[in-house]
Amino acid sequence: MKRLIMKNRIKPSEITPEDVFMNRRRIIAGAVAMGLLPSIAGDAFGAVMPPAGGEFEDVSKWPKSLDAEPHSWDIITTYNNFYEFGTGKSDPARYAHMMKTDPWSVEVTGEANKRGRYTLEDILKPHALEERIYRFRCVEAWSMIVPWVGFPLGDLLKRFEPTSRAKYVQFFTLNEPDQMPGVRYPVLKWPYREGLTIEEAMHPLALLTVGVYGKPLPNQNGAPLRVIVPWKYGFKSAKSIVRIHFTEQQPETSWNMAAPHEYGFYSNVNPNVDHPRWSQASERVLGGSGLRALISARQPTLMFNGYAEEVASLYTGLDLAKNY
Ligand SMILES: Nc1nc2c(c(=O)[nH]1)N[C@H]1C(S)=C(S)[C@@H](COP(=O)(O)O)O[C@H]1N2
Ligand SMILES: [Mo]
Repeated sequence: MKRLIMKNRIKPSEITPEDVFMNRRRIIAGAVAMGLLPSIAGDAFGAVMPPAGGEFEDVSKWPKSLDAEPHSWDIITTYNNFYEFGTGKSDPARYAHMMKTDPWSVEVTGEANKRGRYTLEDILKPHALEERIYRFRCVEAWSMIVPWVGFPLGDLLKRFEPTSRAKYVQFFTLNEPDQMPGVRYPVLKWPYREGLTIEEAMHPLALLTVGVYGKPLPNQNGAPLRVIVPWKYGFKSAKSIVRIHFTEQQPETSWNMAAPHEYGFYSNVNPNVDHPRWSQASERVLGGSGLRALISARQPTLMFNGYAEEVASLYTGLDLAKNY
């Protein structure tokens, strides 16, 4: 208990009875997530979706967040990629209100003991939410700083008990032509699909993301749940996930199927391996919304988007020029 309180950077002198209660909630939720305690149906602990217009309660600040000013709510929610709503950056903000996100469930299939359908509530319940400020680097060589809300993806995946044959995990996202005008066009293979190695998915930086700026994700950012893989290009971070599939073979991914020479399976942020049509050595830091985003500062791109210390060991012995 003492260690967890210190990790949350609260001085004992600052703890009020309410904090003790909140920390207890967090610790119990964490213990459930780690499989140390059973998850009891109807238990009062862990994350819940707030009512419409509300904010998540009991979100702790992740101590390893970037020490950088996040981009505005406005730019994070209006300059998007979500091809199910169109290929323009402003299409998702314009059309994503058509997507129905409640009720929501996720199907778990493939190499796992606990396959089946889980409601959004089931998925969130045992987990404690954190705000994590990450740099988000798109393959199109722009970046922004985002205060995501979520919990480690691996904590969720472990609950499904992947078998020893689960070498990869694949994500499938919503594919509803009536709600998503972009899926009428075969620009990508629908449903949008992405994949990670199981080691990548279990890495503590990989985030099951449900919010931004303390609020549930807006539809255009992938409501109600998406993944964020901060050391990879943005397209690896699948939005509005409806199925999690564990596999032995490397799974198909929509961008790789569309243009295999441009988008590999790994897609780690790597300033030394250029995209065939543009350099990845630097990136535009988005400076505003709409057209202003196009006239913004450039900065050098960092290996693994600045997370090399944490993730480089996942790739020892792998030729990253071949495995782009
Ligand atoms: N389902 C789905 N997920 C997706 C995409 C998409 O088109 N469909 N685009 C990806 C790309 S290319 C990027 S850069 C990020 C953008 O996330 P953001 O709009 O929240 O910044 O989402 C990724 N996830
Ligand atoms: Mo992207």
